[in-house]
Amino acid sequence: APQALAAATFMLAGFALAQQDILWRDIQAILRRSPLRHMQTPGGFTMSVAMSNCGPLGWVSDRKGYRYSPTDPLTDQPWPAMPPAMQQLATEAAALCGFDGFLPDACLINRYAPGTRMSLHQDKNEVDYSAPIVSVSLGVSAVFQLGGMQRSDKTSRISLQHGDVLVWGDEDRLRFHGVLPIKPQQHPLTGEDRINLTFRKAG
Ligand code: MD3
Ligand code: FE
Repeated sequence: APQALAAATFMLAGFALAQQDILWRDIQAILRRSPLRHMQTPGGFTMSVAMSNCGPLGWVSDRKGYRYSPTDPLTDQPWPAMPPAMQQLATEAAALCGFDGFLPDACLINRYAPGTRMSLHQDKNEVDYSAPIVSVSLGVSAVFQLGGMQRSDKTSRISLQHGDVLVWGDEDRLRFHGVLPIKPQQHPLTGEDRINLTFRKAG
């Protein structure tokens, strides 16, 4: 059963464990076609998280800004299709948390090596804020920061383990959030890395 972390933020601890092998194979197949890369921020910095995408739309960042693109700028090809096991996991997790009919059109793949962090931000590049976001954590653990509607609001810390799924929407959709620097660890599936899948209705 989902655990409520806020009014519309839910943790499904271990929900992805049953699918871990197929998810991992699917991820490797996606990354052979659209490899992980460190994107540039509009301000000219290089992101420490390495990223790729699957599905009809993919999140990209470069000197021109943040946006969703139907093609991978590295290959000029469409992003790899979203594998059915990934889409079904996101749809089922959302439904368990009260978001029926969630059909993601974008899945961002984030790779955190030891020391990688993601600073506090809001997810604001999607067209429709009424859809939830679903995230799946694989590999080494992370400490997630959940803040409020303003960057200066106090944050709480939530430990994310291999197989955990988070679902958030409605009034929590625009909360600030981030990931603290990943501590050196080993995981049998991913080695020293953390992989996060973030499913969104972007377009
Ligand atoms: C936001 N990724 O890609 S997702 C991102 O673990 C991103 O890779 C992080 O933020 C990652 O944009 C975090 C997890 C998450 C969970 C609950 C939230 C984000 C949330 C609740 C409210 C707002
Ligand atoms: Fe985010």
